[in-house]
Amino acid sequence: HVADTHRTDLMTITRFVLNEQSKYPEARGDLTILLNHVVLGCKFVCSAVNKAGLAQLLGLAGETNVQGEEQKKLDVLSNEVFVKAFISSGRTCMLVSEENEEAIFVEPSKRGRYIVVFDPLDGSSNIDCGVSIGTIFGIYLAKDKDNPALDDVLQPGKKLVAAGYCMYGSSCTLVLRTGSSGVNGFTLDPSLGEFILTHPNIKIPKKGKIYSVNEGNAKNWDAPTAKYVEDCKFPQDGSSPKSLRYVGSMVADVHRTLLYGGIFMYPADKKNPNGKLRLLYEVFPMSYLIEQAGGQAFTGNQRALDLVPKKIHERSPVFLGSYDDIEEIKKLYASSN
Ligand code: AHM
Ligand code: MG
Repeated sequence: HVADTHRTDLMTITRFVLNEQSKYPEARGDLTILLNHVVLGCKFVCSAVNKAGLAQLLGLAGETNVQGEEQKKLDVLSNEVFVKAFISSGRTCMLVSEENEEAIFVEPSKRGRYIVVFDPLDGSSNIDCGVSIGTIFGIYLAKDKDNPALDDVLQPGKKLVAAGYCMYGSSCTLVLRTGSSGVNGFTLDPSLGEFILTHPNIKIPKKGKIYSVNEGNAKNWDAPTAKYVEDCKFPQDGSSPKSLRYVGSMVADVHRTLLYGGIFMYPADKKNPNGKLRLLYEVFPMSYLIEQAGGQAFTGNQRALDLVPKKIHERSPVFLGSYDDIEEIKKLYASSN
């Protein structure tokens, strides 16, 4: 008997995406190439995030390097890495990043059919204390790659052709949905520098036992949100109270919701009638993944993926998670109208 210490049949993300591509004889491999560049960006940011604590310990942060440049902040660095990766893929014509006020139009000689909307490093309040942070992205198809226009991204989330996130946590995990393959999770094997399929075909539990929200905003909530959270703590139907988990990094909170079930919400409140999270590169990609995994995403008014954005940095309230849990919140909003 030979001990099976080395698996030799690893499903890397590259192999997985190539397999997917081969199901579509007409596919030209553009999305495969673009996804390879997403992966490259994620690996780079993962390595930078892992060194960030050390850089601070050694007093590097804020210091000037040999060229006399200041060390770049992690979020600025991550944005540069992804922008360059997307442009150099030759498969994008327009980019929308949380870090850039205006959309970036790729120069004509480097244009391709795809548009990427992304938040290069989400969870800014968690960066300096080493808590999980992440990258979120969504991919749209342009109508005409030679004439990309803002209208190409001011599209409802249900028009996304792919979406995913990468979590820089105790391990580096990339969750992705493209084509017909469902939602799949890959974990970076640092010794190989490859993402390996570790969570095939993720399905969110139909009902959860966890709620996730910033309760510090409770005094400004509307009645349905307040009632929902009250019911989580003091259930009226004899069931056990739910557990509260809130990291404050959307990627980490949504990742846990996807795997364990439950509800994650960033509701509207009196001070922020549209909540906090950004529609294009936070609410849409996450809602798309949750729906594809069998859950639901709701705004308080409608299905999140039906919303049509008017501006690229628009915000929207969101309630997403297990199918049954979102049914509950939908009922509360329906009866309040
Ligand atoms: P950011 O883009 O400035 O990082 O803000 C987005 C983050 C999300 O990751 C998280 O869900 C939310 O803000 C937490 O907000 P709050 O601190 O108000 O609870
Ligand atoms: Mg963000």
